[in-house]
Amino acid sequence: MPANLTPQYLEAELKFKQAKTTPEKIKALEVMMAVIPKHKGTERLRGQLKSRMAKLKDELQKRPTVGRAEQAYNIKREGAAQVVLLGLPNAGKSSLLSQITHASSEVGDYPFTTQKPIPGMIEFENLQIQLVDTPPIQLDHIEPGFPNLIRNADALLLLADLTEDPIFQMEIILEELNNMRIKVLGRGLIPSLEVGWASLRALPVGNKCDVKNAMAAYQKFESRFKNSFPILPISAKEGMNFDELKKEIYQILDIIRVYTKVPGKDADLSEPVILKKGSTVGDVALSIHKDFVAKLRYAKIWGSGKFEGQMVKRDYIVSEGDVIELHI
Ligand SMILES: Nc1nc2c(ncn2[C@@H]2O[C@H](COP(=O)(O)OP(=O)(O)OP(=O)(O)O)[C@@H](O)[C@H]2O)c(=O)[nH]1
Ligand SMILES: [Mg+2]
Repeated sequence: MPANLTPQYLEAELKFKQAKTTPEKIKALEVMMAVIPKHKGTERLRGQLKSRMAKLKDELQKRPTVGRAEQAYNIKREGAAQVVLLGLPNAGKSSLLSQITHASSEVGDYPFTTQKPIPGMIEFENLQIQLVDTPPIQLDHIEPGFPNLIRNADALLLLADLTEDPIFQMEIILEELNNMRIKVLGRGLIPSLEVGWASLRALPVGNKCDVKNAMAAYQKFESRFKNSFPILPISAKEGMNFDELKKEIYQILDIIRVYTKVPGKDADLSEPVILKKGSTVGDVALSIHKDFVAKLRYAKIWGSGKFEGQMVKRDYIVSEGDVIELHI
């Protein structure tokens, strides 16, 4: 008997296949189980989903206990996205965290000041983006837990000191990331990678542009990397170019903000729903509640529609700033 799987189910299945972590897999599987058509033809498949869910839940419980050092690298994601700050000793990472967020991380004029990751929140328009300061990248040593922190980030900010051969610093960072089987890219499509590799968006930034001759070094740094990455100079100490930096961080995250409303009321523009670029009305519903996806009939959309209040289906791709009214 044919299973006749719906587009909703297939979409959830795709999310399941793309999920990196066990909790992500469980979430996608929950949706698959909620939306799968319940008839004789899907009986076997439903059984398989159930046992897969049981296995995943088991896995979650049987996690090996992580060591203390590793625990320190387990930074709870907060806000719209998590951006990890990387750089060689003294690049100015902690200065940046302390200046651009309300968090404080010790700054020192000697290398290896920072010993463990420290998170802070960047305020950008109606969003909060988490920035994580980290201990410096070293060629010969990597702390357990560090690669995982990087792999799980939504994007990386690669900070180079413009007063100390920034091109060389960036090459070391890229080499270290490569050793961790992490490919970074600034622009363009994410290539399909071999098993075990991760791919992340990165933004190289030249720091200490307030120092004499730093801008001359920046010009060389920029021409070396600008074809592959968006790139900009800042001064963490003086707070120079922070507005541009925040905008660029938002850009590389590849996310959009949409707003939901209930019929007869205005949308609350201070409460964006954060989605990956290319997300659909179905994803908006899913971000509210998994039961919403199954029940969703149509949506009305203000913004990217052909006209205001246009009726759209669940596969409609939403755009930055859209206001969406979900009808179930
Ligand atoms: N002139 C200038 N100095 C800076 C700037 N940013 C950081 N510094 C100085 O550079 C030194 C190192 O700064 P930190 O913020 O501790 O650097 P870090 O990258 O966190 O260093 P580690 O924790 O050792 O990896 C300190 O003396 C800072 O005052 C900047 O934008 N301009
Ligand atoms: Mg530091």
